Amino acid sequence: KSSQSAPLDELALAEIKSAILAKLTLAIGKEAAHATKHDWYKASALALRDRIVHRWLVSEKESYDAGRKRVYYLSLEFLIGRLFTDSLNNMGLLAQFDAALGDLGVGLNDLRKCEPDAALGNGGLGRLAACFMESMATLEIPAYGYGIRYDYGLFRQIINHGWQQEFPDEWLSFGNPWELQRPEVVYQVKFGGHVDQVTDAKGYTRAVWTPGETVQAIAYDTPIVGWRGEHVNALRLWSARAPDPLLIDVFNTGDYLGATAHEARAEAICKFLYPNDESPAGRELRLRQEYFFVSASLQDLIKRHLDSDGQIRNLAKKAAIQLNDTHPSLAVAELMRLLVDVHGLRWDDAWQITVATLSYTNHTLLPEALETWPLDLFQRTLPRHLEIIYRINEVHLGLAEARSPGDIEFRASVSLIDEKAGRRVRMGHLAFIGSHRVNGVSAMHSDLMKETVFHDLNFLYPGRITNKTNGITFRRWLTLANPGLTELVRSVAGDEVLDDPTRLERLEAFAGDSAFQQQFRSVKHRNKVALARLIGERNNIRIDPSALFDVQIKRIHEYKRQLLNVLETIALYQAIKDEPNRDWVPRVKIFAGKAAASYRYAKLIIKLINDVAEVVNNDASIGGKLKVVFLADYNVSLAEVIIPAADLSEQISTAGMEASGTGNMKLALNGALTIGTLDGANIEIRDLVGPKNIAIFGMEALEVVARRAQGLDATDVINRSPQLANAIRAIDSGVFSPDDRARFASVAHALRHLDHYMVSADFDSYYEAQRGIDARWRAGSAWTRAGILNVARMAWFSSDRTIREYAEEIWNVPTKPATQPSPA
Ligand code: DL6
Repeated sequence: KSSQSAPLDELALAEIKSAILAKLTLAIGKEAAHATKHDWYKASALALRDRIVHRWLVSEKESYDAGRKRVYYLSLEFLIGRLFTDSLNNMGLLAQFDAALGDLGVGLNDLRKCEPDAALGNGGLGRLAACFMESMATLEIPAYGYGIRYDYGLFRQIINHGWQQEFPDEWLSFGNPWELQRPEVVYQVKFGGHVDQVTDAKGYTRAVWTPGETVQAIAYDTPIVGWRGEHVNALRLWSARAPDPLLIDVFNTGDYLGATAHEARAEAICKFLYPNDESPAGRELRLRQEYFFVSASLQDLIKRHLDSDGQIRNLAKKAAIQLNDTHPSLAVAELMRLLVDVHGLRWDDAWQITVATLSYTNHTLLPEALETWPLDLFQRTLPRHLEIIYRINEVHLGLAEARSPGDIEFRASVSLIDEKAGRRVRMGHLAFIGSHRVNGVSAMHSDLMKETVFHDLNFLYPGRITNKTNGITFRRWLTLANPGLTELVRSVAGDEVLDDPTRLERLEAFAGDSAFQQQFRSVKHRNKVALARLIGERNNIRIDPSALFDVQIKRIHEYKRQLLNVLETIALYQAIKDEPNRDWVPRVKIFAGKAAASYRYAKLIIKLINDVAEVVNNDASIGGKLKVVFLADYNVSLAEVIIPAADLSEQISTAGMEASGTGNMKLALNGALTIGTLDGANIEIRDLVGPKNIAIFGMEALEVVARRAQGLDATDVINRSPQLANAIRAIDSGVFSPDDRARFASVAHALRHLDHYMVSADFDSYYEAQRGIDARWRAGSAWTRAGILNVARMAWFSSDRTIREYAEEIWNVPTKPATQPSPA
């Protein structure tokens, strides 16, 4: 095994230099003297890719020769970030490339920044998919990720006078050195048309679908390298195009737009990552995106299966398909169509194979995020699939009737068709019924699935719901993002910790050691200096690196309660103003995150954060004791700078609403203390780090339900809390919006009378917990000890652990054995 600090081999170094120079000349067409940084980045990435491709081919051949079962991870989102240093690190080539590039007169760190983030995801769900891809390769599971190659990823966020504005993310404008286009891997994906029942000579009737439109799916593969570079998997993303790109007759009449209109319609499918939280209107494109990638992926994996096994009936033995949320749940109907209509299997056999092959991960209990499709849109777009869904439903409702005879309400609640608000197909139900396992993403979330959205389906199909608590890849979120902490960890846990995160436990013995604490603090300080520099450059705000860095970084959403954090910021500001000479703990409140373009209220919250920042940061009377920063355009790369510098991690969602969270894990792994509610994986974090090393506040999920049932008016809590009342009054009276005093009237009104997310109701408890944080921070050594214990106790949140659980309990595939901890 190559250690990261092994002496460099001169021959290998010379080879790398010459490979990079060859790429620069032959693939980029530049001489070194005229090459830009970007040219160097691309040449280095291509030189690295060559080495990865060799291992990739070996991995493929080994899996093929051994007839191994493959895992297919279907996801509309992969929030990858940058791949350059990630792949270098996993290949064990970071030091060599660093030295080789140094000899060539370019800095690896500069090149790293040339790579645009691949932001093919909205948030946690997409980033989880990226961590899982890396862990599947690490555990040597033969796996493919399947998704869409969006021309434009998640929008670029610009803050203009405090307001969010969205611009296209042109991540492909300089090309993408990681991907290999596969022009020969093309599938036809059909839409619309009609279905006829045709009776053949033997008297058998079967459905024949005559589609109205065909779109082609073309594959692009990105290799994903596992840790130690021993196994490489592919992320296969589909691009859409029309079969005949140009109608020449039409073009020749001079109708140039008309000649390519159908092409534009086809290509719209892969134009743009569909935004989270979009209104239901105009979602036809989303349905087309979902079917497009599901159909192409299933056709592709069936072809691969037949090429290697020959027997369609063995599909479930050789393929496990994981549906990442409801977005790919059309796979249930499409797999049935392919097995019955194309491969000629009997319905019952096809159903048995479908259920045995598929499994589904649920990522949210928010009813608005559980997809449903209006029947007329569905019928128009996928008429054959609707027939299939009706037939699945018929059998399923038969089971429901047998389980609970005469219970009409029960049948209505489990039916694939929601009859309540216009007739709609329930995609969560479809995924549930068509899967042998359905999992939630934290213990609490999985329990709530059983008690709420899937209560009746769980009764009908007991034992199907299981829990797989999320995880994160430590290679990206510790080793690469925080080299200083990694070095410190290695100094006490040994290099073995890079392969076996349970060795992080060895830090426990040093948690109270003052010399070690000093080292731990100086690592954190260096990271904070780097973040302070970035904030200075980007926001022109000077912050003191020795202040407490209080961080909330995630999508902006009411249930994530950035508003609660802002309210506390205002209350603290008012308290400092009232008593400027008290011994206040200097704090920097750092926010980052994007709001969905159509989510007006979330965008108003961003404006409020920026307006509060404007007032607080320019008020000399508080002596710089409080600063507020909103960092624009939050993405994976920005997270990699913020997380290692955080002292406090805000995980303050309304209890019962955050399925898991993964930012909470990243921040704790980097030594930040969590202030949080008993929600999602915060609960498991508390259980592992211990209640003394986390600050829990607020109502629990059941209390939230009970209070909501009594109404949303918060006058009672506001009357009891002068601090809260003052903070709301300041918002309402225009203290932070002197140019438009009514700007935040709707926010103040909601805080007073429509407190659905329990912001007002939880305020006092949160404020008190924050003052507890101040006290702990002042205690210095106790704070550091808690930070060290957080790092020491986070091993369980490695996505390697999560993937091992999926492999053993859902996919039934072997994994590379875990490294056994050696005696201390
Ligand atoms: O499971 C990954 C991630 C969780 O950590 C978050 O708690 C959860 O909100 C997110 N879910 C989604 C789905 N859509 N919505 N809302 O992004 O999944």
